[in-house]
Amino acid sequence: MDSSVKKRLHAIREKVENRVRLSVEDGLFLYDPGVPLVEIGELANQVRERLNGNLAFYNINTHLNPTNVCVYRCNFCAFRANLQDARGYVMDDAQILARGQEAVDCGATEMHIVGGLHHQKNFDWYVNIIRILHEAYPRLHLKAWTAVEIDWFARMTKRPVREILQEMIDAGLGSMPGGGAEIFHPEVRDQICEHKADTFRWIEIHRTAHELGLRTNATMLYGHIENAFHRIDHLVRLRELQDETGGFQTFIPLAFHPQNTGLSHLKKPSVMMDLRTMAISRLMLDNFPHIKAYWIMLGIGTAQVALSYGADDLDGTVRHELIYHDAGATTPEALTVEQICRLIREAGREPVERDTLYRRVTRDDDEWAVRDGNLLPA
Ligand code: V47
Repeated sequence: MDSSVKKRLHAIREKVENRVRLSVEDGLFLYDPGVPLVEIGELANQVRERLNGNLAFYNINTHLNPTNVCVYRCNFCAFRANLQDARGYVMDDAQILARGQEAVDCGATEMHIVGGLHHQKNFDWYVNIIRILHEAYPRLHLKAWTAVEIDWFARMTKRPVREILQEMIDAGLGSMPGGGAEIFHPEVRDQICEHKADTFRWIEIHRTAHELGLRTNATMLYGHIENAFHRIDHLVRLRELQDETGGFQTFIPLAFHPQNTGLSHLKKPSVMMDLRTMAISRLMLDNFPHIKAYWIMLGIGTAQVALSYGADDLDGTVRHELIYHDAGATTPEALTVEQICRLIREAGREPVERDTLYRRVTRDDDEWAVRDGNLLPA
C-alpha cells in the first residue's frame, strides 16, 4: 500500500476507534480504488459490532405491488408499465386481501407495499389498500409508500404532506420504506428521474413522517451514472436529517440492475463495489442503527459476506418481489426461515427474527409475539 494511503487510512482508523465522525473528504478517499477493500471492511465491521454485536436480523415479510402502471418514467426502472401496456396490471380488493391472508398464513409480520402511480387511481384507492388490509389483518405491519408516492398523493389532492401521512396512519400505515431516494444530487437525479419528487421534497416528507412518529428507512441506488462524490453527498444528506430527527431505522444501499431498463447499456456494479459501498455506508452513517444487505438485490453470497462489511440485517424471507426480478435479478423469489438462518450462521452471526421496528419476535407453534427492549446482548 502506498505510504500516503497508509497514513490517511491510519488517521481514519483513529477516528473510527474514537467515534469521531468521518468527513466528506474521508468518504471520498475510501472510494479511491487504491484503498484496500479489506481495510475498509474491517473498519466497518468494528462499527457494526459496536452497534449490533454479533446479531444479524431478518424478518418474515412479503411484498405487495398493487399496480405497475406509473405516470413516471424513471429510466432505471424495469417494473413500470404504461396505461395501455399488455403487461400493465391493477389488483382489486379481493386480490389484495388474498395476499394479506397468504402473508398471515405464512407467519409474516410485515407487508412491504409500493407500486406505480397509476394515472386513473385517486388517493382514496391507495388509502383503501391500507385500510382493508389493516382492518382484516391488524397484526400485519404495513410498511408502505415511498416518499415519491406520498409526494404524488399530495400533488394529486393539493393537500399538505402532513395531512396525507396522517390519513394513511389513521388507516393503518405502520412505517415507510426507503425507496425513491435514488441519488439526491441534481447532477444525477435530473438525468434519471427528473420528473418525480426532488431531493428537498424526499427529505421533507421523511422529516414530516418522523415528526408524526413514523419510523422510516432510506436507500441509495448506486452503480449507474453517479460517481463517488454523488454517493458521499447522498449519505451526508441522510446523516444530517438523522441528526435532526433520529427517525431512520435502516439504510439500504441498492445496486443497480440494468436489464430491461433505459440504462441497459450499463454494467451491473461489481461485488467489490457492492461491498465497498456497504462498508462506506456503515462508516459514514454513524447515526443509523442498522444497515441492510438486501439479499434479493445483492445475491445471497454477497449478502452473507456483507454481514462482515458493515451490514447487520438481511431484510426478510420475502415473497412476490417484482422490482428487482423484472430488472434481471437471479435470486430466488423467497427464502425459508431455515435457509435465511443457515446463511446467517454460515457467516458466523447469530440470527434474530425482528419485527419491522426491530423488536425481537418469539414464536410458539403458529403464534408469534414481540419482546420490547434492547436487542443487543447484555
Ligand atoms: O426506489 C428500481 C430501486 C427501489 C431498480 O425500506 C432499482 O426496507 C436497482 O426501496 N435496479 C425500491 N434498483 C426498493 C426499495 C427497498 C427494497 C428493500 C427494502 C426496503 C426497505 C426498500 O428500488 C427504488 C429504486 O431505487 N430500483 N429499479 C433497478 N433496475
